[in-house]
Amino acid sequence: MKLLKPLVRTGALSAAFAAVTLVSASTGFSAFAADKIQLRMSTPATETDFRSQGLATTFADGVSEFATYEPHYNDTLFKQGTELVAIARGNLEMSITSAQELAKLIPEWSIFTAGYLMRDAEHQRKVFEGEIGKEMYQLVEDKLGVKLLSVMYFGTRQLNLRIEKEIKTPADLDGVKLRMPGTDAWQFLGKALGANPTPMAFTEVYTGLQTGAIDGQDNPLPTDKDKKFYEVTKQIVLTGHLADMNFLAFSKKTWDSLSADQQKTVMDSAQKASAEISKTILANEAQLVDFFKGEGLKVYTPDVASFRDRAQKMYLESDFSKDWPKGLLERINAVK
Ligand code: KDO
Repeated sequence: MKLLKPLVRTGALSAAFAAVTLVSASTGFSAFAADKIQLRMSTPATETDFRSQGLATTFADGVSEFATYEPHYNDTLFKQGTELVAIARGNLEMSITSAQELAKLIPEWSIFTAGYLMRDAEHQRKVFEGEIGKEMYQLVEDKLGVKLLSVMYFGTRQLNLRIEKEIKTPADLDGVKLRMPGTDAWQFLGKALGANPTPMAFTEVYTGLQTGAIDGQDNPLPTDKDKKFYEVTKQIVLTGHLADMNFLAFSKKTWDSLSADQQKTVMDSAQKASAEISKTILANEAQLVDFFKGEGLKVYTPDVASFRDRAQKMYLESDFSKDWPKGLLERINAVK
């Protein structure tokens, strides 16, 4: 049996001793079988979020022979947006990250933060499971010491407002205080939609809507439901401005401590969980318009072309686009 050198060992010595005794008594197997690698995952998401659930079952079960998956929800371990640095510094093993967080550290990644770039979940999957994904994941590994194991569809972002004004075009969002997550890429997206973006942590959005500190927020429909934003808002405008995606980020240092078999198990479990999560989110998204209407919200489609045209123009003219690898935009668009 190959012995592992885990970064973090679970439990105190006495607990470990008790576990070892149990394992030995029940199976007669090596005492070291109890010494599992601890995989702490930090996220602002809730425990009931589809990504949280998929990882806590499929991923956790997949790696359970040699690792303990330990999720921390609602920003309780690391604050939203600080997880990648925590992983890079060896203080955390896993997070559910985004192109926006990656772009903060690796500007080339800002291409994936552009509104109306990714067409849908299938486009995302094909882009990231092909050559483009390989190259962009390698960049993250080389520059940050973080391994991206898989891509998952997080849902398409829509506007969700507490004000009643009808929104048809970007001009109607003029002066609307739209909460966007707190990075430049997110704030720019808010501007590209025509709104007045304001940063706020995900965990504070419900209260922000309730008190009127913000006029609205944007998230995919399954997230609006999970966080009960419909209780404190009046409408959902189906702008579909970002087919949003997340990546399962994993510490390279932890990865390098695994055997080849274990690495394969981690990778396969991550990809299986992500595929299941994407499927669940897609299916759920399709049913949710009726749910929100049932809750008394107005749900309607604006003049999407006017939002798309404005956003695409602003991204192409932005400083972000100067960092996009040459030819990548065309390659992404060509993925069918
Ligand atoms: C959010 O803060 O609105 C956001 O949806 C941004 C995503 O990139 C992601 O970080 C997500 O929050 C969290 O995972 C919580 O669901």
